[in-house]
Amino acid sequence: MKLYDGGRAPNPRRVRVYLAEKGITVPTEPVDLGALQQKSAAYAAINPVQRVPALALDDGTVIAESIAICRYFEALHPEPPLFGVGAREIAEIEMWNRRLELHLLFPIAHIFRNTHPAMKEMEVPQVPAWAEANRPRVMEFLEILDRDLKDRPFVAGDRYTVADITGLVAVDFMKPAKLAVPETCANVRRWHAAVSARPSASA
Ligand SMILES: N[C@@H](CCC(=O)N[C@@H](CS)C(=O)NCC(=O)O)C(=O)O
Repeated sequence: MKLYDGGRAPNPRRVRVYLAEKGITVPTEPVDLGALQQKSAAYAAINPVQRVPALALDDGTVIAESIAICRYFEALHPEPPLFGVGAREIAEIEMWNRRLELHLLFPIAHIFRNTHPAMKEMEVPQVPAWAEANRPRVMEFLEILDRDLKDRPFVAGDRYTVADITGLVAVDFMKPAKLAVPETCANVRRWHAAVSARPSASA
């Protein structure tokens, strides 16, 4: 088995944080996004979508998409449960993970990819107006998240889950996108400090 990794990029980091929380070690191969290695014929043969992460299994199967990779390991190593246990908890974690992807991580990525000069060759064409359209969406969602985090320690409830991983990676991705969590979002700041203090956050 081999995990194609992408350095500081957010989606591969989601998988690394997940694996660290589980205590699972997987051989990795770095894909140099700066050198556009993901667009090489050799990597396109592994993942035709030309994105990282991707997990190649020993039988030749390739699993791409960070959450699909995490779910693969969750099925093999259910403890500690990071996707929940029981119908209600599983659905709540799924809901929050999707919200954090769709309303936080993706809009931040759109801002970064459509404004940063280093992304010129990856995001073709760069559309600065799309970055601007996403700016208010990030702030609106942070306010929603802040209201929900008032009553609980983690994004989806009393325990740390994959939704916290998506949230941590999204909030950390705000820095290179030149965004910051507003002072008014005190609950988001408290939660972010707590999840950042976990050893897995350095993965
Ligand atoms: N939905 C995918 C997104 C993967 C993705 O966009 N990965 C980025 C790094 S964070 C990438 O490979 N970018 C290379 C490119 O855009 O050419 C996932 O969850 O794994």
